[in-house]
Amino acid sequence: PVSLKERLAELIPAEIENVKATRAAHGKKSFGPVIVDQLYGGMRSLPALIWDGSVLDAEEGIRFRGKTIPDIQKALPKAPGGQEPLPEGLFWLLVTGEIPTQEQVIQLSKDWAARAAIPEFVEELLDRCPPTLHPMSQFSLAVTALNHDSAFAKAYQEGVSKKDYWGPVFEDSMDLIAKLPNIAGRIYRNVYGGGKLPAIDASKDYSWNLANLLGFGENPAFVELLRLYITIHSDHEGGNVSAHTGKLVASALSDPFLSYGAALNGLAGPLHGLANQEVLLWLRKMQAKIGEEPTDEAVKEYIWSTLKSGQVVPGYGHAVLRKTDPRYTAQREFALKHLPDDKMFKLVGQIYNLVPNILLEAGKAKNPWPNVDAHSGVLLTHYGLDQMQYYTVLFGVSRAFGVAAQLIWDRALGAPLERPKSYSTAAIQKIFKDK
Ligand code: NMX
Ligand code: MLT
Repeated sequence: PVSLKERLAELIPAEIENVKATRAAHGKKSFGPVIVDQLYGGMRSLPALIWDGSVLDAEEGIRFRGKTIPDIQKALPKAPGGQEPLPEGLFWLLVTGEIPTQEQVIQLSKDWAARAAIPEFVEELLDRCPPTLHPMSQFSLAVTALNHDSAFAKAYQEGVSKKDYWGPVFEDSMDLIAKLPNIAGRIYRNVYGGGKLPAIDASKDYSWNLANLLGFGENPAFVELLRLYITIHSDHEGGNVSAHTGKLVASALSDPFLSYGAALNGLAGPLHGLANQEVLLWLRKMQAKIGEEPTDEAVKEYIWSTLKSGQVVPGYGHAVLRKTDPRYTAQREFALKHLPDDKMFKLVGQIYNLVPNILLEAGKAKNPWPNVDAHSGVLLTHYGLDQMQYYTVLFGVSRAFGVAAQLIWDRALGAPLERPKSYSTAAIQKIFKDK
């Protein structure tokens, strides 16, 4: 079959023309006013980036190349006997906008398995990290260190022409994704025990291999969960902290390893990816205080006590979404199918019935509904992966798919250095003095 790189090489010339035509037709049109509050308010809703893999609708949630989560669950190739989409197929879709064949997906699994080994010095780097160093810090260290063998950094030093940037960036992006399971698996075993890492099995898919490295290869339901997990966490348009960081850093022509290492540091923040850890910590604390099967009244009181102590309810709210995150719904459906009687799943459902009204009553959050992180930890915990400090690493494995796809296109389309304009408060006061 045609490989992903061959297909990309076919698509790039037409897309260069497409962007040229779009800019010729619309380049000078206004996208609406920018108000001063947006400069102070985290640039919320400011149209500022091009991101092709996915677009987020405030009401409907994410679409990957125009397809909703149920669409891709239906359309993307599955593993033999599996029901969830293979993330390999999602990556193909993010990069090309096309649904791959089963054969093309198998080819990607094999390609990634062949690239999966990490350099010995990165293994040693991880082995020397104290187990008390947060798994996300270890993850970011290791990804940054992969820059040692970057094809793009080398090609740049050798004077590669701008029009050929995308080739080595593609190779680095494929290497990045391929090496993440060995990094993630090594961190997991170093921090939580579990012995020597097994070898990658080139006859199996990416998610099976990741599950196996974590010690869950023999549990088909967990493998299916990882396939769903990696698929739905992969991309959430370009403005979220991790995706935007990756794109920003890569715009300086830092290679994909340096760029994604930086993205991971953003993902490690509690208002972004670390929220999946925070949700589980919050649930555990709640259970310790009011029991495993608490009454609605006790849960409500607990939620209010969180808010009154000046903390956020983790897993709820969103900077863009204004309805329940469809990634939450996809995970809830998985739970209803595979673990309907799990006590913590029931608590998550109970919280879903109570938090939105409380956040509305509290009157601050613009979106009272749950996001992806409100549900992921309870699924992992159900299968025995209950080390919540590790959860964001899995998010980080997945988010590489979306960021890598965009970095390839950014270099293929000649995206320039990012450099928006900033102002001081004194400058704002001067500019608007008499207006
Ligand atoms: N619990 C309590 N207060 C909240 C929550 C929440 N879940 N969500 C928003 N607020 C507050 C927010 O802190 C802010 O308060 P203040 O005016 O005192 O600064 C006010 O409501 C207005 O915030 P919004 O405009 O609704 O939210 P914003 O766009 O600034 O932030 C989040 C979005 C996601 C950071 C915010 O909703 C939040 O902190 N949620 C909890 C953490 C979380 O689940 N993050 C994961 C997001 C998904 N991901 O993986 O990245
Ligand atoms: C994400 O998946 O990146 C989060 O939902 C945060 C966001 O979109 O801002």
